[in-house]
Formats: sequence, C-alpha cells, structure tokens
Amino acid sequence: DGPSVAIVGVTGAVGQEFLRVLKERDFPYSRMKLLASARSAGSMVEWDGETHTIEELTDGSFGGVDIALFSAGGSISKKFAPLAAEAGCTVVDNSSAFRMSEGVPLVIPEVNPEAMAGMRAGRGGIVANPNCSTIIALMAVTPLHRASRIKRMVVSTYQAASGAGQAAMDELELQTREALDGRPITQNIFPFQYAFNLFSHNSPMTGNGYNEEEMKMVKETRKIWGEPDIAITATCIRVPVMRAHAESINLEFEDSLSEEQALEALAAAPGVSIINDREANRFPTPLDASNRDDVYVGRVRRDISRPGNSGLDLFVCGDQIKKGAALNAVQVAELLL
Ligand code: 11C
Repeated sequence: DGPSVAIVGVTGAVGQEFLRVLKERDFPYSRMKLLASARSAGSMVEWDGETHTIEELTDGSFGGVDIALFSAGGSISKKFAPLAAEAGCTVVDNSSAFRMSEGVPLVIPEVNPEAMAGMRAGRGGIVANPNCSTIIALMAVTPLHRASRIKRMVVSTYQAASGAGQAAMDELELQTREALDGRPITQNIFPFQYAFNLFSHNSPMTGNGYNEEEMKMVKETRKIWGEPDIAITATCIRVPVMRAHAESINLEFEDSLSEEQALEALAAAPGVSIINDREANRFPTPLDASNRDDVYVGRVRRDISRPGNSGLDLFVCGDQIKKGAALNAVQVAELLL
C-alpha cells in the first residue's frame, strides 16, 4: 500500500541516495518507477528485494504516479516537472529550476513545513528542495533565529565534491591517486586541480561579484524564512572533501543570544547534533557528518568583535547527499502522505 513513486535521475549520486533513504525510512509505496535518460534505460537495479528496470524518461512517464522525486538537473526539471504536475503527480524537485518561482514552496521540513500546507501525493504541484548549502546552514541557524531574531548572517562554505555530482567525486579520487603517484593530473570536471587544493565555487558568476551558489544561499534563506530583507552574505568554496559540506557562520542578533541559550536551542532542534568539546578541541568534521542524517554543530562561541551577546560564531557540517539533497526530499515526500 502507499503512493506510486517515480525517481527521475536514478543513476546519479542523489538518485542512488533516494533509493537508500527510501529504504532506510521504510517509505510506503505501491509501485516504484525508476526513470533516467535513454542511455541508462534498460539497465537493471536491485532494490528492496526486487529487480527494477530503468525506464526512459518521456512525456508520458507520469500517468498514475503520485509522487516523483527529481534529481536530474535543472533543464530536465524545467521540461518534465510541469508535465508530471499536470498529470496529477506531486513533484519534489531537487534542482534549482523552480526554487524561486512564486507558488512553489521551498521546504526544509524541520524549518518551514507549513509552506506546503494542503499539498498531497497525487494532487499535482511542485515542491522545491533547497540548495544543499542553504539546507545545512538553516538546520543549525533557524533554531537560533527562533530563539533570538537574526539581523545579519555571514557564511563561508567548505563544499564537498558530491555537490558537483558523482563525476566530481570520481575526479577527486582519481586526482588524489595521480598526485600521490606523481602522475599527470586528469582534469575533466573542474578547471583546477582539485586534489590537495581548493577553489572558489564552480557555479557561474553573477553580475555583482558573487557566484550563483552564494546568491542561492541569500535568496533561498529569505524565501524559506519569509524574510525578504534579512542581511546575508556568503563566500562559497570547493574543498577536497568527498560528501559533506562544512560552513563557518557568523550571526548578528537584533538583541542577544548567549552561548548557553544557543546550545540549549540547538540541543532541542530535531535533526541537529552538537559536537562542541572545547577542552578536547573536538568539533564537527565532514567525516562526522558523512552518511549521517543529522547536521553537526560546534565551535559555538560569542563573537568577541560585537558588544555583549549580540553576535555568535558557529561551525556546521552536514552530509550533502543526504540532508543536503535526498533525505530532505524524502522528508518532504513524507509530508505529502
Ligand atoms: C554544490 N550546492 O555543492 C551545489 C550543488 O542548486 O542544487 C547543487 C546546486 C543546486 O556544488
């Protein structure tokens, strides 16, 4: 029993994680349709005790499908998500195609589930999954914002290979081997050596000197919080880590929030774990967060450049493929049931 579900882009890193997360969470379904490009159609996938054949994504793929999880890139979403929605399928879209569209809720279930009120499986419509960097930041920062209103947020990211897909993860592994062996470095995905290096996020630059990833953090946060004027600035950097993003976050409050109050709010927040042992100099690392559902928070400290408790610094790590993408989308799908 349960809805009929389709996965669009099942061969990608997030598509594969959809399958793992659906199984882990025992997501109820009556039928599972695995969709990908013509190139992968016909391939077999073992999942949940059955052999599934990948079907080619076409205009007619969504008849009788109640929920579709999309992660096949913006252009596929732009073309097929409206067709799916028209056919009565409710789409959870992991791409950036519809995030800022009016009438499309942009949802982190722990933060703003109310934005998708009234949406149900099989009734059509599109829900957008935020960008991974936005999700990971807001999992930690929203409980603090609720405890004491944030006036300004400054984010610096340390983003993993997985955000650029399986091919980027493969490139990081290959280049690391090549560098250690003293062989020439293969560069297919990024314009720089990735192993033993880091560089400004690979998304296109916008007209104001920020790249698209940075502007997504600004615009998506404003939409998710429903606060169009909140001050946010971000610097996004790609680091040679496999699958969990880290973020350094500085917050300025309208009033104040002490370290103790912040830790209390974080401890009560669903989906957040604290690693904050100052004596042992033990704080979250991307490896702590890898393959985990929770977002890990530490380095929680008063910003000494600000008066009293009006500023706070923290460090956050979250699995980019799980909470940053597949897990968040499956949690959204659960809200559709
Ligand atoms: C990254 N956040 O880590 C990007 C990837 O808007 O969904 C996902 C881009 C997006 O590189």
